[in-house]
Amino acid sequence: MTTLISPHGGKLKENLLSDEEAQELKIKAADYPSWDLNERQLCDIEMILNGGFSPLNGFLEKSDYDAVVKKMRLADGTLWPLPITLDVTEEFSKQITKGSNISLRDQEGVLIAVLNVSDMWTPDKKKESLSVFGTTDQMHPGVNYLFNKANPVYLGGEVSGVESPAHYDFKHFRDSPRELREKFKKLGWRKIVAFQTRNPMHRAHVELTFRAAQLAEANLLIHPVVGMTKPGDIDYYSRVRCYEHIIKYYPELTTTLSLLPLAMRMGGPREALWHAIIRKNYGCTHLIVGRDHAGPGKDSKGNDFYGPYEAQELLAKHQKEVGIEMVPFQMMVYVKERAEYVPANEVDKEQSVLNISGTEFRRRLQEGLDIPEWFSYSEIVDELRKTYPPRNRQGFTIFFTGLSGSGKSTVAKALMVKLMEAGGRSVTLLDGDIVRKNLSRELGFSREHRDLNILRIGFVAAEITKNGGIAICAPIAPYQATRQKVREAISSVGGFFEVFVSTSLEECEARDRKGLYAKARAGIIKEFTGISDPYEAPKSPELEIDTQNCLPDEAAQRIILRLEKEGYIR
Ligand code: PPS
Repeated sequence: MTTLISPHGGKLKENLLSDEEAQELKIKAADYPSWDLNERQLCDIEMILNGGFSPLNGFLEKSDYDAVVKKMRLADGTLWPLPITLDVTEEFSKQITKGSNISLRDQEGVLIAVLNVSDMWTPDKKKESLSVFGTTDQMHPGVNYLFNKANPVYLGGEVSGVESPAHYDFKHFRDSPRELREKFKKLGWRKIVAFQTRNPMHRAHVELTFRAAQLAEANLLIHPVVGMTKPGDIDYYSRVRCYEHIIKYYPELTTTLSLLPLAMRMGGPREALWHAIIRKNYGCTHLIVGRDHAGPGKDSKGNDFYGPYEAQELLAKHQKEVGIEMVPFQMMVYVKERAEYVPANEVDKEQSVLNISGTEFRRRLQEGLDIPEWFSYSEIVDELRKTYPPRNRQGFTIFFTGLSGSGKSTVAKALMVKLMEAGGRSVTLLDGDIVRKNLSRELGFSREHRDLNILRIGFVAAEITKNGGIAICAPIAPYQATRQKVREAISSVGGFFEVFVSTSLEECEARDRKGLYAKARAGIIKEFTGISDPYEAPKSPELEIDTQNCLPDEAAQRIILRLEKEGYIR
């Protein structure tokens, strides 16, 4: 990395060109190799361009990367805890050499910046993971991203920003570091305490932030992350609507809300330090750090990755150097006898503490159960109930899998008409044959083509599910890993229900309704599932049905009963 304009908190290092310079560069960039930035890279580049990542002037070079990984510092000694690198595919890296310029574009092809590549290397991801996250356990979202999503080659170098990534939503709440600093100055705010969050805020958060602001005698900035947070978090659109409600509970003269386009790594202590540097760049003087700040959840053995107050301890060591003061906070709990929230360490032994965990809160939303007034505000709960309607108003997918001739299509059709008879929901059948005629006509039956076919079905089913419909899929779907991918994609937007139609190969072959088994045995049809191609049976489907001992009508009725039991239909 070339020079650092400033240590933390001095002049902002923005990396956007003037309009004329940008115009000129746009013309040149048309000839440069072009890299489409993914979601995380877009967040990173936005922070590099707007100065949120000051003092960085681009993506880390190898010497900076090594120093950051090893000792949380850039090569020149400046504190910087997390590696900000541009990861690209091997194929792309072959087009470039040191000194090349490359265009960095968003998903629509808009030129965001040009990177002058001054370094290119294949990182030791294991070493990076152990050093940065303290683990290689892939239950950690940051580790998981590093091993499964990040590309193998890193590019480093200075960037010249042409334009910031576009946002069309919540524009009135989006401020660059410069804009926020100017706003504070205009308002005469000298002390500002920032509150970092990736969750909807409830009463406990309001109490905590009030106390923190009072303690620091500072104004308050609610600064939620709207870039990338922990997978499975509540989407930011719903969260921001909640923040819009909650902001009304604060005095207008001393509190403001602004959105931060950061891609979190869930890196616990190191991430807390990073958050502090970023908030310093945004003009804040204080940062609230609570219990388990930027915590990644549990590891594969069910243990916490970091100690609950490890982030506070690390920031305490470095806050002077960063130039921001930490306001450490214990978890806030509701004390029934006092009818108020207090920090957990201030509760008397005899007093009863009430708490609703995130998981419990979600369960209550999903099942349409009561959420007490002491926990949240009615506007917030109403807003979240819209995002998490009770199960009988959520979309879901029933995914049949089984051999050809096992009875998938017949049961799927029977189920579809039964659901349509009940009415009130839109039902779409994505049968294997129908899909192959309409969506996957060009595909054959190699593993690659089958996977593509199933992923397409999964994509359509996820869209239907997300929009509250019912999708019934009935392909063979012979591979476990592909079915798992579909399950994950759909479960994040609604219900997923796998039905394994386990009718035996002997029975399917004896039925041979389409005459395909005979042809497969004769070698006329190649790669035929069960005969000359594998079928991996599901290990834990939601339901298993053998159509040898059960009529299609009965099978469909069994599924209906299970759906009712799980709350998907009423
Ligand atoms: S897959 O593996 O999930 O992509 O298969 P799918 O899209 O469900 O397509 C299966 C239907 O295609 C016919 N068919 C074959 N099946 C398996 N293997 C081979 N080689 C093959 N060639 C054609 C067959 O009729 C399947 O329909 P179903 O309804 O399952 O009997």
